[in-house]
Order: sequence, then C-alpha cells, then structure tokens
Amino acid sequence: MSVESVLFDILWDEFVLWSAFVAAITFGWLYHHSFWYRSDEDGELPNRDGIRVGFFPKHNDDIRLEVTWTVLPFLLIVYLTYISWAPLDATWTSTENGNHNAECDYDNPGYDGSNNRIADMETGIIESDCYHIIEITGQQWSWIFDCRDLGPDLCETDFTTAEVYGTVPRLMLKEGETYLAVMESNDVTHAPWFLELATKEDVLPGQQTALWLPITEGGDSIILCAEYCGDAHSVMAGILSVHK
Ligand SMILES: [Cu+2]
Repeated sequence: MSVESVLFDILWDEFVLWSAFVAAITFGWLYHHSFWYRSDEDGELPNRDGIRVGFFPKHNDDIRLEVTWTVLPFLLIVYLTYISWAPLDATWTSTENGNHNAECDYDNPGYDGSNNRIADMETGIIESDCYHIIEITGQQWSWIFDCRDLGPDLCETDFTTAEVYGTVPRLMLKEGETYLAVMESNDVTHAPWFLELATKEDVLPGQQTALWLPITEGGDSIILCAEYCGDAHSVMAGILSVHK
C-alpha cells in the first residue's frame, strides 16, 4: 500500500466521522424544533412577534451586526490578498525578464543552467538565471510530454508503471533547473497537476497555455489531471522523476 493511499484512507475516515458529527447536530436540531415548536391547536396561531408578510421584523434589525459581518470579512480578504500577491505573481511570472529571466542561451559560453534558488524564504519565491522550454499535451486520457531539443541530461521521457494508475508517461527533469511547459489539448479541457510542486494549469484545445516548473528537489512524484475530462479522468496520471 502506497503512502498516498494510506493517507487517503485516513482522510476519508476523518471525512466520514466529521460528516456524521455535523449531520447529527443539523438533523437533530431540525427534528427537535419541528416537533417541539409545533402547535397542537387548529386554526389561527397567535402572531406574537407581529410578523407581516413582506416586511422585515424591525426588532431583528441590527445595523452594528450588519456592518461588522460586512467589514470584518472584507478586511480579512484584503489581508489575504496582500500576503498572497507576491507569491501568486511569482507563480505566474512573465516569460520575459520575470523571476526566471529569459530562455537559456545554450550557445552562450557563460551558460551553466538555470541555477534556481529560493529568493525569499518567507514567500518561497524562486528565481532562476534562465529557463528551458518543454511541451505538455493533454488528451483523453493520457499526458504527452515532449522535451523538444533538450538533451537527456535536462529532459527525457518514457513510460513507467504506477500503483493504481498502471502504465503512465514519465517526465524526467533535472534538479536546480527551471522549465516552462508550453501546453495544449487535443480534445477537451485538462489540467496537469504537479502535486509535489503544488502547481497546475488548464490545457485547452486550440489555445496555448503555459506552466512554470521550477525543479528544486529530487525524487519521484505524481502528476494528475485536475479538470474533469470524462470517464478515465481519475487515472489520467504521469510521473515526474527528478535527477541530480
Ligand atoms: Cu484530463
């Protein structure tokens, strides 16, 4: 049993437990009130609160409460936007003079790779000297990885077997290098999801999209499809293998 499936089982048990807990409170409350507050008299009920159809009961009006639950969430959202602005901007940085500078110039005598590094520990923003371009194509229901002109030291593809998913394509990239995946779909919308890199982007038929893949750590990790794309969507997987 893989680590992922054990983790999934634990999360699933947690999920069922919490769902049952919330359901017990919700439905318990509902049934209690439905029966406890039922009138056993026939006919007209006394209108104690003076409720009129189409009029909001004045005594339930509380301007301070209304302002509070409008302003506090607003401030929270402004704060969350503020702290996530820089890392989000870095995740979708420009291809020209952005965080990863420009495409690597392999003919330049000074070229020695992307040399990517975490520029800011707090936000996890990664910078590189230059980047390499690869291609990812999505189709029902597999990924097609293409290294373009990159040599086997920088990028290679083959097939491997993964538990649950069977035979899947493998993308082999190098640690310390930064890649820009230029992507398209052959049929419907898909989205490669690099779980270890915590990054994903839609691929579309007839329109190119791009995804930054700054590789900072070695090892194997899974690539899934994050956009529902039909019957075999759940097994549309790949493996990212990172070598030194
Ligand atoms: Cu898909």
